Amino acid sequence: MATPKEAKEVLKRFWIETPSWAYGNSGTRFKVFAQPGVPRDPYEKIADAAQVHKFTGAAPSVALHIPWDKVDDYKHLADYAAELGVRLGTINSNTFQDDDYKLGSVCHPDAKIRQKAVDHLYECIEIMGKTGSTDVKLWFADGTNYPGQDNLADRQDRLADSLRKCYDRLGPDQRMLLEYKFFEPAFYSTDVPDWGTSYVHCLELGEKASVCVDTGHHAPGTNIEFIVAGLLRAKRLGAFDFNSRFYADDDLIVGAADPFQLFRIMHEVNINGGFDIGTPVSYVLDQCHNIEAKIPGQIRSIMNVQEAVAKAVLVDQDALKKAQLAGDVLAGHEVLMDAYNTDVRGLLREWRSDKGIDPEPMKAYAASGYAKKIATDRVGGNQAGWGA
Ligand code: PSV
Ligand code: MN
Repeated sequence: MATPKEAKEVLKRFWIETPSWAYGNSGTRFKVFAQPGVPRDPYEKIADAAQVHKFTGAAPSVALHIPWDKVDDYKHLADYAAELGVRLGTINSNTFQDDDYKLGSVCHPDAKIRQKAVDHLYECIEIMGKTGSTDVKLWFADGTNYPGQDNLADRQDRLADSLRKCYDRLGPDQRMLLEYKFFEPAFYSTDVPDWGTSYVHCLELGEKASVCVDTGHHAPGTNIEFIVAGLLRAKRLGAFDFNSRFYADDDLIVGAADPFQLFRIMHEVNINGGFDIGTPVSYVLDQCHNIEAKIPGQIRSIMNVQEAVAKAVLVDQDALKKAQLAGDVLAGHEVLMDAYNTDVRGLLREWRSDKGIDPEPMKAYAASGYAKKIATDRVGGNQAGWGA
């Protein structure tokens, strides 16, 4: 029987990366809502991320998105992050906001456009060298809207070729994470629509390429935990992008739509070694707060993830194995439900107190006055937003 002590041990080494773009303004294609105090440059985004780490004790790393987070001196940005107690993490590429990419980027029919996209990926890898990041995360908006628009297999060949060029640039300790998404912005075909396509490309590329599972990127009803179990078994689960969704790629607070699914995912992560010391899996949030406040929105997501992790670790593995081997369907199910229904909030409060931080991160952040301070200080300039 796993004990609260073991759950705390796992939580001690479990950390979450937050996305720089979560601190900027965001919205839907209908409206981007501006909020007071939103960062105006990557430095201010890092400062906000440091607050999330301060109050959760679990978010020491910040993912950057290029070119949204372009700066002249990445070493300077990395040093600034270190001063605030955080570090720069995954470098996310962006080949979806340039007019040239209307028909795709690395899969585009025109070799010149493909080269432009590959050059951008090279730039991301170069930035990793300066920031000390180990992961480049690739998500491609490539696809087609109409049958007959392009040759589907040729697009896969172009993708493989572009990925190979990028892969060959990776240093010995650098990784490539290939993210999939079943649709949007392309509506008929998407070039990396599912874990299988990503996995096949990663296998062809080599050991430094792994799959990124964004929990919002599947068709409704998809058994995401099955995908997670399979990728861990194949040693190709590189990262999660956590968010939750009711309909499409909603990018909502993690665990808001389906906390039980989040628990089921964490259970598979746990039993397949994803929380082990030295795990290759990185845990990243990818959510853009649309109507809620940015910093507490991230804090809430982290707390939800931690609760799911704690519950997953509390699953009585011996009882579960016994039930499964005996073919006792109801007993096995009950073991899982017992863990899921355990209230772990007290355990997490204790874990935070042990760490020397406030046991109630949401309340502590609200009382800190930081939101008021940034609203007062950050006047003038251009607020960062999705696409800027
Ligand atoms: C695409 O929808 C995605 O999940 C990718 O991770 C992008 O980098 C990110 O969202 C942009 O917001
Ligand atoms: Mn994502």
